[in-house]
Amino acid sequence: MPGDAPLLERLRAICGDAAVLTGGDMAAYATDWRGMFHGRPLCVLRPAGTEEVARCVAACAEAGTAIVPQGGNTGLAGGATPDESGTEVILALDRMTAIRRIDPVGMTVEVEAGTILQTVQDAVRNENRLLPISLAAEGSARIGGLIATNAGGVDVLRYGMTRALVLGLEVVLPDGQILSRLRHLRKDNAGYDLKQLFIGTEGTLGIVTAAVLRLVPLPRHRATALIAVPDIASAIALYARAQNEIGEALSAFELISGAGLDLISEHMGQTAPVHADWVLLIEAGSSLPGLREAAEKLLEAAFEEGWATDGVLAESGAQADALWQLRESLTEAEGKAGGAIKHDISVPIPGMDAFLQEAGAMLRDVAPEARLNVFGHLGDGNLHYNVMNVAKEDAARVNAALHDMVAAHHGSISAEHGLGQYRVAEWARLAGAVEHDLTHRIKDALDPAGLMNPGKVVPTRG
Ligand code: FAD
Ligand code: 2HG
Ligand code: ZN
Repeated sequence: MPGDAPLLERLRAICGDAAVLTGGDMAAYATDWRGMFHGRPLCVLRPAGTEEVARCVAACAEAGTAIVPQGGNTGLAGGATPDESGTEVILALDRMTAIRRIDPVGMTVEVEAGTILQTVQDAVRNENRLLPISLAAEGSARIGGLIATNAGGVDVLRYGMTRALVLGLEVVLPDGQILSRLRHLRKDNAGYDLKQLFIGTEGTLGIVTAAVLRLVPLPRHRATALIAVPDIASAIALYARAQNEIGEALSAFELISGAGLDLISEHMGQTAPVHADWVLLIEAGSSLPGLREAAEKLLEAAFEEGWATDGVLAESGAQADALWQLRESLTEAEGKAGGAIKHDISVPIPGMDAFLQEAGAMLRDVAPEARLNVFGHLGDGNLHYNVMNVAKEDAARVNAALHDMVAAHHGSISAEHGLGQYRVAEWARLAGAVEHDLTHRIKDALDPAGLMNPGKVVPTRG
């Protein structure tokens, strides 16, 4: 590829030969976690620090070459996969893994963007602190990717999305300048909060190279329960009671379907101690005593009210972990069963029951052959409405009908996974003119040449 040689030579000079991958060495970076999106990158760059990232970005900008940032490559919207042109560079942060500073008093941690979430969680746990982002991909997802997608997970109802935990950021801008705002501050109203431009924008405005994250005290007591409920209305009634009875201690309120439990048993060999059409996995944590008694009282009330038909309250940490293992296996089990069209939707919680009933009726009409794997973060109003076994010719109609229904319920078609390339067209279809215009104006202001992760999040102008 002689025309590309000068850029590749410059990149090798910046990062070193071994950090510029080509040919077969790029395979693991060129396809997403699900094996759904496949790209053909020009090369994969693995810079060792912020200065190297900045010099690489500047060199690519000069050459007019597009960059696709990549963290752990666990994203579910195809945001980290390049197109098939053979001209885009993947910039992987996976060599930037330093935990620079843990401050257990100020309750902050400063890390490089390539650090794996679980590594940070383990490091702060040694200081009796918790980084409250929790998701099944935490052994692979990296801090920069979590920030770039504003990841959610199972602790959002108590601690908020990743955005709520980001105190400071260091970012390489599309022209190679470094924005350094690594503040360990909870309060900072001096001017525009520029870091927000890079949180949840999926690498389309810059590359996150380091971050300061907020920590919380590690709860000493934990209560975890798996509960069978007769229907969604009961689950929501139980959620409201849980908010009243255990309030701020409630950290997770997850829904799993009986069909999901069947997938786990069939493909992962794991059997749940409770089985019904719908089950809830509920967790609370506190540093104060009395949590278990409060959880028992809540369960008693649930049985009395008829909101629960069966259930277990974990007797040990190991039993609680085993219950979580079921929840965290759902995505993998679904993949082993042939995969699904994923709909990462949210609607206001009081409308969830009606939404599910309408969606079920629509599906029976549009794609009667479909099987459902619905699960997720009921306490956040966010469910993964995953539709399996859909005939290829029905897929677009299923997506459009479901997303129209989400819009009618004043919901979101991407609650936590982002748009990437998977949902950008649907966003474009449903967003208003002002949203389109403002999105393009922000993109143009920061990345006028359109070289940062093109084709993702921001629809191509028609
Ligand atoms: P990648 O996949 O590498 O990248 C994701 C996006 O961020 C891409 O657009 C990429 O270009 C951009 N990006 C990556 N790094 C940077 C950077 N340093 N600077 C700028 N842009 C960057 N998500 C949830 O929200 N909640 C869940 O509960 C959840 N559970 C999951 C469970 C499984 C089994 C799997 C496979 C995924 C799950 N996800 C979940 C999705 C995924 O883990 C998250 O989106 C995660 O934040 C992606 O992190 P990553 O490092 O893998 O990013
Ligand atoms: C989860 O909640 C993730 O486990 C993945 O967001 C959802 O696989 C999915 O659709
Ligand atoms: Zn989720």
